[in-house]
Amino acid sequence: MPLTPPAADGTPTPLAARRRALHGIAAWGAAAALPWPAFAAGPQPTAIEVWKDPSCGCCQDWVDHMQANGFRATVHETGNAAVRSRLGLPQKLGSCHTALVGGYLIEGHVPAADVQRLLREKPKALGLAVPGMPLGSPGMDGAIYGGRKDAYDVLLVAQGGASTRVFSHYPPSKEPA
Ligand SMILES: [Cu+2]
Repeated sequence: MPLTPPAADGTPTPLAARRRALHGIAAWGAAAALPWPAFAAGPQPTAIEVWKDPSCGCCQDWVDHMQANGFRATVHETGNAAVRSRLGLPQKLGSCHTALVGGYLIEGHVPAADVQRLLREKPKALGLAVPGMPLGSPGMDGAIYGGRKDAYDVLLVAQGGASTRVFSHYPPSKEPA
């Protein structure tokens, strides 16, 4: 694909967007090129569908966390506000990405271990949410955050989205940054 020179009228070029798209295709190609036994040998990965903004770095880091823990993600780069409201999660419980796995909604930086527990226990619920973007949660734990880990709760959201209870609690880390 030829590189696009800056537009004469000074509007930004779509080059960065194209680079991101190309990068995505390359990554997908690399995954597809893995020999089949790499997947067939272990337990089957669990399919998860994710909606996020294409420019959301911490969302991608969460997707990587899930994929490193036995999930295979299909990502929709469409933002997540529309799907969140369609699925009935109140905006006050919202975060930067929304996912569906095994019929459950997963909102925000929920640890893979909690999703696995949800799928094991199969409670009657809409799903799990970590509102906001707490530091130290998976995807919010990169080097740029300086090792800071705030306390946060993973909430089990009742069907209909009207009530929640704490599904698991993560304490702050006492490690020095
Ligand atoms: Cu985030």
